[in-house]
Amino acid sequence: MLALLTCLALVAWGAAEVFNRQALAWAERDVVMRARLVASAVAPSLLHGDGKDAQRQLDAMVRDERLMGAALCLPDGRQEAASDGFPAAHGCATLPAAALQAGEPGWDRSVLGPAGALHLTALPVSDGRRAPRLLLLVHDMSYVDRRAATTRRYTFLAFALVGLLGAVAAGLVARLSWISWTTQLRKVLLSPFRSSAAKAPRRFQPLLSDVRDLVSTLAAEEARAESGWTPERLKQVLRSQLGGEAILVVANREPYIHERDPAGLGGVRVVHPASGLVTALEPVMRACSGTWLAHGSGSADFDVVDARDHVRVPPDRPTYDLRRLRLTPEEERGYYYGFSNEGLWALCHSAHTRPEFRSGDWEQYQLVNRRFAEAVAQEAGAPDPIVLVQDYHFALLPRYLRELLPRATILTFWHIPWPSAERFGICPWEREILDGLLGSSIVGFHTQAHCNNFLESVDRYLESRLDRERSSVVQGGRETLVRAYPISIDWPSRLADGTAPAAECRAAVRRELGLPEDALLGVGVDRLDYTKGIEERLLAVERLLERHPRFQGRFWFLQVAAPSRSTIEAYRALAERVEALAARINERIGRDGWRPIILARRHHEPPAIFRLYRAADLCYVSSLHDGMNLVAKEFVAARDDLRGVLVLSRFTGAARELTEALIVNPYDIDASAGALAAALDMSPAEQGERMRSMRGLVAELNVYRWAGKMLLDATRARRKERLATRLGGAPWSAS
Ligand code: ADQ
Repeated sequence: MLALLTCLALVAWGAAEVFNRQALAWAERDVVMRARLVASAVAPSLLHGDGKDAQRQLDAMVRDERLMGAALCLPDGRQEAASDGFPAAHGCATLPAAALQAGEPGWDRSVLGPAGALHLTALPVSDGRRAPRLLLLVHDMSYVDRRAATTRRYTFLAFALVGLLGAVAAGLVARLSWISWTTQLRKVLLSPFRSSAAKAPRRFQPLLSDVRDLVSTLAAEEARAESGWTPERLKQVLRSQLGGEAILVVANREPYIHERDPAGLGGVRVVHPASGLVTALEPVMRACSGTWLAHGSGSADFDVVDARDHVRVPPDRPTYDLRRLRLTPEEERGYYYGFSNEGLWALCHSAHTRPEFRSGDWEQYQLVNRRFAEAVAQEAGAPDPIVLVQDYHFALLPRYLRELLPRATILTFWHIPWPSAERFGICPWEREILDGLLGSSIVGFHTQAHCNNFLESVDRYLESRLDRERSSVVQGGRETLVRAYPISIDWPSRLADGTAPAAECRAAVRRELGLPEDALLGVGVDRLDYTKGIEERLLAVERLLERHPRFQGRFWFLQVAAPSRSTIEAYRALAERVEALAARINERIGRDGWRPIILARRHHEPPAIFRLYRAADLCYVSSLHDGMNLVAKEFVAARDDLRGVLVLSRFTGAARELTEALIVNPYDIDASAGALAAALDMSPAEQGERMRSMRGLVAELNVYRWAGKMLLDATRARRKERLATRLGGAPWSAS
């Protein structure tokens, strides 16, 4: 259109120029002809009388409005007579010699006067008796300029109109032929692929083969996307799809905590927190680099940071930045212990602990979410960073961040279950939480069931458009995808190489625990949390020993429990109950120094836990409700000897993937005890078969795939948003 209009403007300008030049030439010719006519008509009478007569006649001549003056010149350039007001600047004395000596047909020239163009004509006049004179006529030609301007205006208007009509017509024709072309093409593409190639019109043949190539490339890509995820591939996705952009992670928990030495010797030690989120995300950050923003909760955290509160981690081989935020005790109490853990954690897990919501905690939650959003905006090096928001501590952050960085790609992952819409309604700020999350480009959960619950909650509590087919929510013209990304662990585990083989771990751990070499050992590894079903687990062990006395004196169950959120009453009470229960069982069933339950209520570093997995005959994960549960996957990853049995609660996300585990209902103590017995009796061959299959699955569905799939979806969302911004439409309208 622009090219067409530019061409038309140029043509209009050229045409107006040519026309005006021609009009000027015509006007000059007219003027000369008129002058000749006048000269031949007045010559006899003009030369007949005296100077006064001549003057009178010349005055009479200039009554014509276009004739500005007339004069009679002598051949030597003196002026004999001139009309009244003859322009002195163009008098007889100014005529060049060529004009004075010109005979027939005379001399003429165009000049520029103060009020516009003038035309001078000098024509010889003679009556045959006296010496010939020159009749000098000055014509006003400014009307030609006026006409030229008018002509130019009309030409432009005419061409503009033609241009507009032409553009509209061209647009319509293009649209109609595009519609007919695409209709034909769609027909060809939508008919069964093979037969379409044969029937397709000739002009579509090359296109069809391109489409076929594209489809097979995409299929191969898709297949590749499902498997073979490694840190290198994740890096490559970042480089190729996201231009190598650094990632910003926001999580409450930091991956490394610096603690002052408890001995008070002034040293600082690094602790790896017991957290599924950290277990999953830390290897991803090692691969991607970037910045992890978290609450600096360690006693020496701010002793080791720089002026911007940054510290490079991992300490042994730094690859990314950790930015620590300070929280006041009041903020930590309200935002973390109060709203996040007494409120949302209890709300999202069906584990019979009543959620507590207090408006004071809510205020702190909003405040801390805003502070983290501002910190992310500070850390972002571009207006469109990729931000991975982690967990229920930051439900409001996506919306706050969207206000600060409207072009950011925000991926929010909810690591815990999402309750039914009805249960979610217990939260007094249910709308604000949902709206906050919908500031994200993508909201991720472990399972499709949690996605469905989330969509139902949005449907029930918010004004928005739900696209169930795309599994997305459109609010205010912006689409948020809701997707299931089952989380996992790194594979191969970086702990695998550094840990002794299973047989050695087995012997060493039994030695350290003071157990006989052939002791049967079960393990449970958790944060001390009421959702993990630790009491049910110990009751199942008790029942196993009651029902199957052959294991008495031969079987021990080691429960490793990291203290967690211990300022919350429900957690303190749980710790006491677990302690008391272990003591009661040991008291009731134990004999001759055999105490079946070993309770290790403390934090263990990851290599120590990995060693325990390798040493155990079984691992029992008995969560009453768990988003995924990474302990189950870690146990499988540790067992490269293809031995050991996983007993797994059906209420974990992991149970949907690890179907070769012995799946139990942890509330059913008898059945769980039966599963434990079956695990201890299982033949090595069956153990190997089950373990091989589960290992294949965890290897395939590792954490790099989890991050990679999310980032690939983010890339698509990002491209779509950019395209929609360019096209000026809503992101969801460009499919
Ligand atoms: P968590 O509730 O923390 O995670 P989980 O997935 O089991 O639960 O991960 C716990 C992690 O802590 C594991 O890596 C484990 O090795 C470690 N750990 C457990 N006990 C420990 C101890 N005594 N000492 C040291 N480390 C210990 C949340 C959700 C889960 C979800 C994860 C990841 O509740 O459902 O799987 O996030 O999304």
